[in-house]
Amino acid sequence: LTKQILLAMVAAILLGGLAQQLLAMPNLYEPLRYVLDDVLLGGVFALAGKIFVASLKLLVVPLVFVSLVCGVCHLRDQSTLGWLSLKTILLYLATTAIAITIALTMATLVGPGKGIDLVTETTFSPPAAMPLLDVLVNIFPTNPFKAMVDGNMLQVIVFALLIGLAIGRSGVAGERIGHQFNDWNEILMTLISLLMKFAPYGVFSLLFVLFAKQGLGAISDLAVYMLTVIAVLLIHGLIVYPLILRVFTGLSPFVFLAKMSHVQLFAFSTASSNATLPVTMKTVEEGLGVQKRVASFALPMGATINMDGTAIMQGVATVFISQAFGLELTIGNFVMVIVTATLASIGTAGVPGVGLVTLALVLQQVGLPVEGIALIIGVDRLLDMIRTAVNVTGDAMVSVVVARSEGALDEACYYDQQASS
Ligand code: DAS
Repeated sequence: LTKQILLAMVAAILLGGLAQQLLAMPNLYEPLRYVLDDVLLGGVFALAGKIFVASLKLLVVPLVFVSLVCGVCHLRDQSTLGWLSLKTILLYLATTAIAITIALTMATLVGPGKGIDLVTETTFSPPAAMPLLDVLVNIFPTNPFKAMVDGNMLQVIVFALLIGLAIGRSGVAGERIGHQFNDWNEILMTLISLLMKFAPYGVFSLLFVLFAKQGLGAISDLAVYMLTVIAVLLIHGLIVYPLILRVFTGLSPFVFLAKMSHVQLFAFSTASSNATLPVTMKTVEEGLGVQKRVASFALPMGATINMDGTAIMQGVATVFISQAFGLELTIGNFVMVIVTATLASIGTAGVPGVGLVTLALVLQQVGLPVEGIALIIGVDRLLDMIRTAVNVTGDAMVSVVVARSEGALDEACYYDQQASS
């Protein structure tokens, strides 16, 4: 599958670039322009791309709900759920804080925004209070079905945890329902495999349209900003994660990265952790040997609250924008950025572009001009794709570490090259 997706990506970049050149020709044969721009790019491939991502998203709520209920109601000793979730959440927050700290340090050293002297009428005002309590209160669903309809993943997760706990304590009735949830989980996993057969086509459609529209030219004028973000993403994804994996589990990071490669390509193409979640879960459970009782909790939680890649973009963007406007950030501002970006990532779902939305929140928090986002919005799509691949890698890495510490990792499966991932 990885080879097919890679092939689709290369084809999309080449043909997208060609399409962009053709469309840029002023004297292009009009019917050809119409076919290329309206029929293909605006029609067929745009539609195919949207349907592909939508088809994955339709899986997210049922999959998260069913797999979490399955995971929790089969916990051997349900008291471990408390410790399991605490360990998972703490690890997620720790990796996010590390990510943004590296980002702020690197951005301060490189100075991507220096020399772009922009003027703003926004005065550099002191930070407003972050509604911390709101984030925590909002996690509990008042209406679980509304939470599912709205795709409010944290509320869906809390509801599934409660149902799973209740099933585990309901004797024969719970047994019956528990088996039904297992059957539903099998069906959803099969549905993922079916949908994955369309992945190369969906990936091609998404990227062909992207590169035909944006082309590679849009990228040059923000090169330093982008290279800084990409450099930190690579450091975090290829050095920090493997180090944590090696130190905490002794497992081979190379096997981990090799098995996660097609998941990363999926995340890159869809720019959505949520849309990639079904693939992440299948790979972590069946490819890396993480038991369901850990994966079914840690991965949906991670796709929602753990966005290290996003935090990295936000750290670099904050420094870039402050430098572009000639506003110096204090250490206090940096701490506020770290806290806000880490917490902001908790409330955001893993969908394309959500990082920009929470960036506005971070900029407001430190009093920087939010209009600075306009500087980077043009190239954010490509960075979104790369950072989403880092986001899902972090989710999987923490799941492996937590599973290993719970004795819930099948090492033979982890090292089995054939294990379907
Ligand atoms: N695309 C988001 C995700 O799915 C990340 C982001 O927007 O920064 O993880």
